[in-house]
Amino acid sequence: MAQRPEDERFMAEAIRLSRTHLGLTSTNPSVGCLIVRDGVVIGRGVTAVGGRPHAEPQALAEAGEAARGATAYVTLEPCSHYGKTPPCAEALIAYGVARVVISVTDPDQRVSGRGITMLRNAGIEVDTGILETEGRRSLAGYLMRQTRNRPYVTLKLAISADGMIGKTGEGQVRITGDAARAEVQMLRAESDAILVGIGTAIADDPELTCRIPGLEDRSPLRIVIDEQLQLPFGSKLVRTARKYPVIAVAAHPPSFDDSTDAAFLGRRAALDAAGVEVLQSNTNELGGLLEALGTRGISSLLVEGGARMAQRFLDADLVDRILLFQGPADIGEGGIESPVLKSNIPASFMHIGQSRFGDDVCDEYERGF
Ligand code: AOF
Ligand code: ZN
Repeated sequence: MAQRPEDERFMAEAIRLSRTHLGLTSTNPSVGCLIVRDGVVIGRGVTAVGGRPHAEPQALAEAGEAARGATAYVTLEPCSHYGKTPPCAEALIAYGVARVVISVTDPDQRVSGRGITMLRNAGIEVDTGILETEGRRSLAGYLMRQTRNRPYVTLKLAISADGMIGKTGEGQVRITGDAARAEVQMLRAESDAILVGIGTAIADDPELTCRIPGLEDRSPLRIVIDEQLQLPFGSKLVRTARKYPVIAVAAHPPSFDDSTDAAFLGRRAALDAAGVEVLQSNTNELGGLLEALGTRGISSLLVEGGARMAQRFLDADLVDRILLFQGPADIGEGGIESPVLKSNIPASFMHIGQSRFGDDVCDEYERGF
């Protein structure tokens, strides 16, 4: 049982395929599967929208009879449990696949090595750990939620050449160009939820949806940390709340005593009537909020603003990945300094890549888990 030269190439393709349904399969992971015979891909599958069917039965159905003797490439260990669908390991056995190549083993208690054992017991050759770093990255949200019951947190910041994220009193300032902005919209589509602080919600009046034509329905759950419920009723967030859900996270007593505050109760009722869900949480303890989100099935969270919120997540040690977009122009006088610059990325993060979007550059940093 040894890795073959073509394994990484096909696994990379399976991972790429899995990414097409990121943000659409929660609480299931988005898994990719290829069936390959004599170097030719004869079946492909990705976990369906909503989480089922799983990737493997779809890829096998496409390959049909030709799957006999073929190799299956799967980004996650095939499942061994009877859930809403029969085990994928059983389907691979039934179709007569000769070899299964896996990137990441499944931490789900119901699977956790049993899928691999089932395959091996049926005489199938199994190799694991192929492109594991990349595979784990594609499954980061799922793995984080399974192992720590909280979403994987990506902090996205756009800074000017002189390290500013905006200008005091000016609302949204254009820092990056269209290509970088489109990339951010794609990140929103891939995330289960997006979060900003009330300062940003008031100053920028953002919509936080995905506006790429055709992908509008992939807009994430929008969350505002709004201790005292100051979210303006005329804001884009409130006005679009019936179409794309919004949660306002209000402080929980005793840090804010809402029970006696009639004005607070009035705002809560009005937001509720506008379709905004009000969640009361101890906002001084973001870890608790993330666990509540994990329990609701949120496996990936994009933190988009602003400087204070970014700092709070960093201070709480709750950031897993940083995406630092940098534009070519200075903001200068009146600029709001970014809490994160290339020169002061926390030591626990590794630089894993750089991409260009027009005149802008995006550096990516991650922390292992
Ligand atoms: C696979 N292929 O494409 C996916 C898998 O609720 P269920 O029955 O759908 O099971 C969910 C579990 O199935 C999930 O926690 C993970 O272990 C596995 N997801 N497995 O073989 C797939 N999405
Ligand atoms: Zn399965």
